[in-house]
Amino acid sequence: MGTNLREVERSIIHVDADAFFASVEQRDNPEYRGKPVIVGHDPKGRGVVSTCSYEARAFGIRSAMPMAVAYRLCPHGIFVRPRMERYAEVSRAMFSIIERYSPLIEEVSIDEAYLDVSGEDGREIALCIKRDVVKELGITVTAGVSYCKFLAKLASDAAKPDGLLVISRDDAAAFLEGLPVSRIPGIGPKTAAKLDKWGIRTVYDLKKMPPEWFESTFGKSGSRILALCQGQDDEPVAPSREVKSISEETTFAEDVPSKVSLYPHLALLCQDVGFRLRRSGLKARVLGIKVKFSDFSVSTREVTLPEAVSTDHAFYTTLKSLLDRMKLPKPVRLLGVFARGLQTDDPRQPLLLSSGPDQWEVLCRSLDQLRLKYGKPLVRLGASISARATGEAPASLDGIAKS
Ligand code: TTP
Ligand code: MG
Repeated sequence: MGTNLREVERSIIHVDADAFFASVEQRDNPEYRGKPVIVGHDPKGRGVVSTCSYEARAFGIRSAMPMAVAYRLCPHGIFVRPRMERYAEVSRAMFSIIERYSPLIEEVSIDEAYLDVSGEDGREIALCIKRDVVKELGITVTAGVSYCKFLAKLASDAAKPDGLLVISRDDAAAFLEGLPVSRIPGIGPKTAAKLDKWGIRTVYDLKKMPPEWFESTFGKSGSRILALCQGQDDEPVAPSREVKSISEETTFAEDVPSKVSLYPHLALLCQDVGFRLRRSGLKARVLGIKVKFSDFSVSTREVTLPEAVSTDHAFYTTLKSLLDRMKLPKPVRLLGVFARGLQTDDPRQPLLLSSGPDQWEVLCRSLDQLRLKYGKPLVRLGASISARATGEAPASLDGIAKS
């Protein structure tokens, strides 16, 4: 039994932040919001525009335009120099949000990535990413969803800014046919001008040409260009890096004085790490806790299990006994949970039919589906609630409750 993965329709998401550098500036400087913001070196001088806010694009300003020209187009604009370190920081935070939803991520640039979420609802996941990024980082991203990278990217380009567009197999031909030929990778401005002279302006015009013509006109890339015109692109999402560990941590608004008050936080962190691990189709053999005290000193403990685990329940029971054995000489400023020793788990195996199904696994996966749909837990496992309500230390995560 089990699903044959080759039969699953691919689902690819392309995510790209809107006016990235300018959006970070507007996020960090509320007085810039709703205004034309132009990011570039040497305002008024010989530098070029890195990017600009959509308000500035209304004046005709574009990336790579000389700053002096941008200044002429919009003298009242807000001209700022790039702060690369800050953009890199927001970029890392954005990628770590994306990592919650798939282990198959190809980072294309500082603000752009492809995710392979085959076998799942790409639209739902794209909505989750958009929601988390705006909520946690205060900037917007646009997402395109389709069955291949080429169309996912075209979809996000078409939906900008702050949009979401899904191009299904049925919609692909109609979507592609209306586009100018220059939107096909491999057709640069010079080639597009040549084709224009021959009356070939849209993908519809191009697609009508015979296969031999593609070869004689474009040489080796002819067959690839023809395939793209027909909406065929098998290029895989090539993961940029391997995930070695998954961790989550919470810095408390006020230092936490006792172990008992840490339990509900531990339960929440276990659920967050567990969710990410299961989304990545992984199990972990090494689980650990990090504690930062009020004087900023840090203590970590970890345990290697005989078998890899992936349920919130297993994380909580393991880490709670680890926490119980730790000395907490000072109030706690930060609590973290990490999972290492990652192994692949086949999330598609038919759990309910396998011998001796682990009901915690079944439950976790159902909760994960709810979380995908509604964002951070609508339903919480018992410990986080009961400990909060009673101040008692639960021995395990038993029962579920609505938070
Ligand atoms: P893009 O994603 O191409 O552009 P953008 O995010 O500013 O705008 P949008 O995606 O909504 O069209 O590039 C990401 C960042 O890379 C951009 O914010 C600034 C930087 N960049 C340059 O420095 N020079 C350039 O010529 C381009 C295109 C981008
Ligand atoms: Mg962008």
